[in-house]
Amino acid sequence: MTTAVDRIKLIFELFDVDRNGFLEARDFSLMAERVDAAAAAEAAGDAPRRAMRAAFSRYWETLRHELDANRDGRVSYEEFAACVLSPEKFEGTIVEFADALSTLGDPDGDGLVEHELFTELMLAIGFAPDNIDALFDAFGPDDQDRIEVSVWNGSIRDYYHPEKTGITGDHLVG
Ligand SMILES: [Ca+2]
Ligand SMILES: [Ca+2]
Repeated sequence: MTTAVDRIKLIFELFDVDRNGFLEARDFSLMAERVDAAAAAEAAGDAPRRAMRAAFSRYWETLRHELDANRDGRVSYEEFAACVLSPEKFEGTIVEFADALSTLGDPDGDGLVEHELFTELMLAIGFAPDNIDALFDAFGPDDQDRIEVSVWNGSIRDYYHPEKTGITGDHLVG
């Protein structure tokens, strides 16, 4: 069974975009650029992209503020793992991130996310293609291969909540 620790490891690896073993401001700007590039083709307006960049920026500031125990300006895996001890400190940040990402997935605002854009955005975050497909299927796409924004949004919130187990997003681990 997937444990919270497995997911925390994966989240850390995804956030460590430049793979230097530490989370830093640079990782979050790199990921924001990738997600922005994935979204750009879909002609979402500027506001959702700005919201997404702001959400990544806040995410980093929250991690730095709450978890950089030795105050060296970067967050090691050991420091990051302490997030399980106080999940409530990350609630607002995770909600903003989930809203921003899922909104990017629905540029026409019909409440549905098309498979292709979902895949593009999740690849930009760094998930593996097979896991992305498994998650999309678990969301129960409709006959036009679309999922509900609200379902994805809820899954993002669960996923980045360090203490939760047995969630749909566990398809992304392993
Ligand atoms: Ca890094
Ligand atoms: Ca540190």
